[in-house]
Amino acid sequence: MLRPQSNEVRQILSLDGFWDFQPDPENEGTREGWIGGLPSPRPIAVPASWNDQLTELRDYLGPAWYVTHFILPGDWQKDALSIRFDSVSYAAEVWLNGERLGTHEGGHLPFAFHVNGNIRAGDNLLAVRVDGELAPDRVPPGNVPADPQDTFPSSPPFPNTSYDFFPFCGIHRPVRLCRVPKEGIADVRITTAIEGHTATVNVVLECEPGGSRMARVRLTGHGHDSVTDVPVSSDRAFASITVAQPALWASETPSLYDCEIQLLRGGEAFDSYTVPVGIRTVSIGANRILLNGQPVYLKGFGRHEDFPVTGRGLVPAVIVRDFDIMRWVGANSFRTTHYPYSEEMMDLADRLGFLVIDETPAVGLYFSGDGLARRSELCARFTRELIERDKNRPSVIAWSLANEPHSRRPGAAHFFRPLVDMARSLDPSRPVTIVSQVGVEEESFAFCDFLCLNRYYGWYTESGRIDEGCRRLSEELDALHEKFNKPILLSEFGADTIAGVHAQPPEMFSEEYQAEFIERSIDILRGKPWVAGEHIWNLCDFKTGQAVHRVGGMNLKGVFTRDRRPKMAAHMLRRLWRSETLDASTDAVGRFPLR
Ligand code: GCB
Repeated sequence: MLRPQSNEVRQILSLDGFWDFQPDPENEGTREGWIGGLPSPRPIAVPASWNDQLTELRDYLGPAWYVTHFILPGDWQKDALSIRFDSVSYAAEVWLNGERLGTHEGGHLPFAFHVNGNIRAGDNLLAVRVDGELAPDRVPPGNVPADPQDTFPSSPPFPNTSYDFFPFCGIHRPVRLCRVPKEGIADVRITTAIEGHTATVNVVLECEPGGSRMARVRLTGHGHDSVTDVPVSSDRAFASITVAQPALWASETPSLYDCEIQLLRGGEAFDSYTVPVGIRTVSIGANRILLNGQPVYLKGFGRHEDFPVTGRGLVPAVIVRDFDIMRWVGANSFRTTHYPYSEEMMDLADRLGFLVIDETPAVGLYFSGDGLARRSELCARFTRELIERDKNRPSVIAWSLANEPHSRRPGAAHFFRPLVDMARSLDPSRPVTIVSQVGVEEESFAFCDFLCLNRYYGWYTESGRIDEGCRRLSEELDALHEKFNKPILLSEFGADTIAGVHAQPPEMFSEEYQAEFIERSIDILRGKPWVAGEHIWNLCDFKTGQAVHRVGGMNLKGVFTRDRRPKMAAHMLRRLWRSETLDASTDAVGRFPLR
């Protein structure tokens, strides 16, 4: 599924705005014909979560209905029309003018329906039933029966998620009616290779079924301008373009080329699609992550799509702000914890040179009880959908196929081996990882390309004792290095901190404790040359379920507050990371001893 694009031959009609909305706690909407209009509608904003818009619905997880009207522009019906949802959490069922278009399960990933058969001239009525309820056979799972073998058998949060963020529900990203030429471009896959001072850009084109056509591939940028014509045969085409002295995509110089693809019939172009291309390679070597053959050291964060009132809904200004504050502290990287981020966020990562570990929604997986086969099927589906969506992005340097599976059960390795193999076969050009939690001997470490550790020594354990925590961290890192001999990213570490609380000597929850905890942990990491980077948990405070350890229903491990104000730790990081980035005498990766 190609991402919608607007140009001379492709158009988009945004369906965002105020929709009619109604919760359906009795689950009567389908039976009562709400697909034709809601009996007691209230206005609601799309995109946004419903939970923080309407006071009494904060903890309501569905089902609920969204309905809107739109007018089909005059001459669109002769082209191929589809309605694309960029993300609906968690499950969507969609009707157009009373006809069922289909369903989609899983938040955070796009889906589209062809609508030529159902759309009509003039007014159209679009209805969506959204169900965000938590269930053991969903991914991520919720309402999971307690398992004494799980790492955290304590009382579950409310709502009862198996993960630590609020299960926001609703239409979270844009909804669009898209018009594209019939028999046009269906998919584009671009890979790049570098040999000495020359690069090859390989373009694989899939077209909608149609007769004979030609594809024209034009690559421009950084002094390069080439046109390659290739025939479309069996609805596929392949072009290979040589670029001399390429401007490589890298963190400090995120050079992008434009690859414009046209489809021609009888010499006339009837479809066109442009993909930004970053020429770069990613590999693992000498115990490091290599970008263009050079080691990179990841400095950055886990983050959440989370903001007051809008919940998990797309807010472009917050994306700009988050890149701005990441830049401000000198970060070069983030992981899309714990689900695929918006395509808008990924666009800016490509443009601004951020190195992204792109994560599927497989957080809080467990391997006992019912629903395992179903969770496995969903993990495979979401992995495919994510790779399909983000495969052309230079910013994506690795796929993370799960966060903190409760892998104590023996079934975990069987669960992950085929998933990792599938990701590698779908995309042999990027490393694959699974992010582990403390106390679990993660069997998938044996077959992942690099290890990701979430560790909170000095917080959940060794509470209040940073020295002790650092010692344990150091020992575990050494042991894992010894055993697996693979690069290790400390993918989460941090401390809950109430902005404005101070203590000297540092005490838990004070700004001093967080700053010292992070600085001392980094100090440990910098002493180990096979450590591939440091991702702090979290960029910002974020909303989560209510639990005794979540004051005000918030995870307070942000180095910025939820409204993006810096805590002391942010200033500390800026001193540390910025000095490295700005110092030209560092090695190419911006890695530098702490002291
Ligand atoms: C983790 C999880 C993350 C939590 C974090 C915490 O390991 O991956 O989702 O929010 O710990 O703060 O407990």
